[in-house]
Amino acid sequence: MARTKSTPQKRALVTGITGQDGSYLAELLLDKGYQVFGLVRRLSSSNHTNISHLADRVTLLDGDLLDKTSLIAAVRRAEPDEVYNLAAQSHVKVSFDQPILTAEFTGLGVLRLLEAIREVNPKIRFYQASSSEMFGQVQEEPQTELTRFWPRSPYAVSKVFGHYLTVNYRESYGLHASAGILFNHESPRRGLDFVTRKITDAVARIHHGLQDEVRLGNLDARRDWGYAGDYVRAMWLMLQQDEPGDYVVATGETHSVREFLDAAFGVIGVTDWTKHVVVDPAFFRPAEVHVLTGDASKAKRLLGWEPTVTFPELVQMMVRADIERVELEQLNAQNGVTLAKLNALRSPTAQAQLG
Ligand code: NAP
Ligand code: F7E
Repeated sequence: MARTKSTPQKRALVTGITGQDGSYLAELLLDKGYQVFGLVRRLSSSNHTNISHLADRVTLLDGDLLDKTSLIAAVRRAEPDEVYNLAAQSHVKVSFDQPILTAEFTGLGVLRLLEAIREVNPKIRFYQASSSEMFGQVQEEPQTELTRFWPRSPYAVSKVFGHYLTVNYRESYGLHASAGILFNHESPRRGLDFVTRKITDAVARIHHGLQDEVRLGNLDARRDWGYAGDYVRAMWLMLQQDEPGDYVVATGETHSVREFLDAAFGVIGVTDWTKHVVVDPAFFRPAEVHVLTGDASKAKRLLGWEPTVTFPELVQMMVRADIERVELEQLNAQNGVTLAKLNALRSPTAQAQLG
């Protein structure tokens, strides 16, 4: 979309742009002609792998969900039409070990950002990354926007807090604030400590003879797994509606971790994966969410949203991407060794020794 007087280029600020969803959302917004700003927290060594291919197309602004002053500065600087709040401590098991930090990032962080928006420009449209984890100990099957929440972890409780604040700021101050209750969504960019990517990475390493086993927790947990690229489209659609709202985004299909293992090992032709999988109590959670299945009828009806990637396609995509990545890493490591040897041979001492 070219910038003209009648249709000015839209501007979006994405928190969590370095994460899985942030990177796909940034791609989608750039494709739609947006000027994209990403909030990043300063780390001693940067972790921007997911967005390295977008480096010259997005503007990164320093900020942290813990620091309201930095959020106000980022919102002022970006002058966004839309803010997508994707940043969070997003790992459920980690939230049991770091509950206070999780509440600060994942819960209070939402409030700080909503306050920053209210202070700078209440006309900004806001997206909150709510989660199916809020349903926890599920009260009905499948789960809809009206299903009662029963969160089972500090992460989920923090998400419920952020969710209700989003609703409250919509009702109290008339903000165009929407919440996507997204069920699990995965991709080759998923963090390596989530179960799907942990499995596909292990399958790739087993395929290349680099490891023999993977240690996992509860294999009977069931999740409604979709593709992240599909889910960021739903986020954008929510902010294009005249009225804000809450939407479940899901495939409607549920699969166990065992079924994921069947499909992933199937890609490399292994039918009996039991000799490669060790069940380790270290990966169990103090309270488990046993099964989740979403009903995305509202998103389909009002947003015209549909998932495009099936469960077997998703698993294949992830395993194939990891096989390719592991192969490249090995080649790089070998080339690195060769290069190091070459450099050593070129060193003055080696030259002198060679005569
Ligand atoms: P992710 O890969 O873990 O990314 C999280 C992002 O948050 C990273 O960019 C991280 O930055 C950033 N972040 C963490 N703490 C921050 C802080 N204090 N200040 C600023 N940035 C911070 O998560 P994701 O899978 O893309 O998920 C995106 C959002 O959707 C999250 O809020 C998650 O809880 C929610 N969600 C995810 C799913 C799912 O299945 N993926 C489902 C429902 C809801 P660093 O690179 O610096 O760590
Ligand atoms: O676990 C079981 C585990 O960590 C899925 C986040 O994006 O989605 C994600 O949360 C299931 C659980 O995702 C291992 O016990 C077995 O039942 O991949 P996960 P999650 O907890 O569902 C929701 C919607 C979010 O909002 C979150 O941000 O798999 N499981 N063995 C394991 N899980 C992990 N991580 N590691 C294992 O070894």
